[in-house]
Amino acid sequence: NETGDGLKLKERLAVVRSPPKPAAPHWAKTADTQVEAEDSGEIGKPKVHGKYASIKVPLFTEEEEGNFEEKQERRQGPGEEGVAVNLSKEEARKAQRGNREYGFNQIASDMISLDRAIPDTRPPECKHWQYPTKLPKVSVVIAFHNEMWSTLLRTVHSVINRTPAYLLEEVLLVDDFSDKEPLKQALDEYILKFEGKVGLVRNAEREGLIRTRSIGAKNAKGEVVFFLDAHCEVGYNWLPPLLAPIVRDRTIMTVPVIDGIDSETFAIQPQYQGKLFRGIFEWGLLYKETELPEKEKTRRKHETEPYKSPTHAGGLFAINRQYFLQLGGYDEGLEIWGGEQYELSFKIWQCGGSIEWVPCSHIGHIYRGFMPYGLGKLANKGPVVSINLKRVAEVWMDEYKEYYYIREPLVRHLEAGDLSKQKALRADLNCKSFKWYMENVAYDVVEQYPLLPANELWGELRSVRDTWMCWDSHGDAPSKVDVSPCHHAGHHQLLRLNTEGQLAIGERCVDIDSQRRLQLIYCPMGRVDGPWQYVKSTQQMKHGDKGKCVERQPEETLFLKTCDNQSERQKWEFAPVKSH
Ligand code: UD2
Ligand code: MN
Repeated sequence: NETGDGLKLKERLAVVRSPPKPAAPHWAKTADTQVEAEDSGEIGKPKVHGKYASIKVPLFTEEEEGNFEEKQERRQGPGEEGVAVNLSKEEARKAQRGNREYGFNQIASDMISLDRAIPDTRPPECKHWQYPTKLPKVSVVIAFHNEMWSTLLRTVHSVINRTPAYLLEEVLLVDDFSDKEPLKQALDEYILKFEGKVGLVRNAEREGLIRTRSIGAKNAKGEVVFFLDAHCEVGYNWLPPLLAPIVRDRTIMTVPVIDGIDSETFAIQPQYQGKLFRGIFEWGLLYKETELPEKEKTRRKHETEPYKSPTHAGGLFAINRQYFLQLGGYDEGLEIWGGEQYELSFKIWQCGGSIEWVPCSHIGHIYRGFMPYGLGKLANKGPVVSINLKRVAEVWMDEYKEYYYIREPLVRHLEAGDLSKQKALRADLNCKSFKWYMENVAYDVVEQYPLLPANELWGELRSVRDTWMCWDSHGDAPSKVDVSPCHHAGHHQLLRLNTEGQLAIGERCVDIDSQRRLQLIYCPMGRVDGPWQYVKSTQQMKHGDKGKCVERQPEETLFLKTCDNQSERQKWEFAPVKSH
């Protein structure tokens, strides 16, 4: 049962019949019982980091291969084992403030130990993998801007606690110009307890997470860098499975599976439910995950073997540091947040590398419902994420960038800045076309999101009689589409009618409900056509299937009614919107 990687997986049946010899390296219990041991600094000898009883340090012995499974210690207390923290009404009320400030429940977080135990969320098979014990050392780079103290430090503690010490070069915190007090002096003092294992670099001005990560990579000492968000908890044996593919081939970037951590209760929400997913995108370049295609499933021998993925969520991944820098790191023109995962993914794949997702590496991440921080001096400089995406589309997507502009027509006219350095890099590295990438790597994108036909018309769809009133879905699907005052800013008032009759707002489609009232729905998967037709001569929006026209009702709702080209309530016109 050798895998293509030369890694061995003990099959579960065999394990049940005759339990394997205790795997090397062995894990010591905890530093708590070992604090007297000297840090010898040599492989094969017990090694202890820090004299703080709360920090658990794994010990090791050298072997050619090892199973790295850690003894799981049970603990008691709020949030232990990933169980939800329940707050009293009073506490929950107080928690609202922290929530607005950071996007998480601060009261709940502060109640939970920085060393809390978490459940093992991996597929059961993972316990039986053997990995090489000679693995490269890693710098864990954590970019942060005004993050909550306890979640940031819990991230650091989890890495220290659940990473074999001899594989951890350092945890490198990179402060992206935070201005909140506990992060300043107190943090410098706090990290002293890690005795040099945790470093801190501070930006002299706000750089955004993307340049901040590059700064981290440049300052890192490890052979491999692992990027981590500042509100994560790494899982059991998270690191060796990510390193093994990189040892095989340094141009492989590896990605862990991301479990959810609830922003209110801090409960751990396992992502693995028997199915594997990989990262793709729709044509607006919104990130999507899709079930692993059959081709990729069957290419592997074992369910939990790493598999290829076109892209990833962005935050958490391991990459050979030199390779990352040879690829130019991230495009330095990308600002604050967003799009960087496509830049790096397209670059890696098109320029000869690859991305693998690793089912046996799990890391919890707190998703928040909104961005709690501002954009700094870019706040009034336009749509940052769209400009980032435009840079990526212009450099890497060749003729396919057109589908992005069809889906986001306002972006075509945004100024994306100087791209000559990025284009020169692409030429120097002799990178393949985006068509090659779409056909050989991201082939599941068009199965779900077919190439888009051109827009026949797009803009605000306003009433001819009352030109200040526009079609509006007010939010994402499912929702009603009705009329409200035009704001000229696009968003939920930006409609696109394509040449195949699909009428869309963002990535969603306009449809009718059983009462023939207009509503916004999830577009039928794999379809780009629809029932709509705009009749220029009469300015009516006609629904083909029903042969009826959209009419505005007195209460500002929109319904399909019998077409009447004399009715002012049925007249509509597309009008331009501002780009931001
Ligand atoms: C996701 C990624 C995130 C990043 C982003 C797109 C995951 C789990 N998260 O959004 O890593 O790829 O998509 O760009 O895949 N930060 C700074 N400076 C800033 C803004 C943020 O250092 O100007 C830090 C922030 O404190 C955090 C990290 O960057 O540690 C990621 O930011 P986020 O958590 O707000 O992004 P997220 O998870 O919504
Ligand atoms: Mn995050």
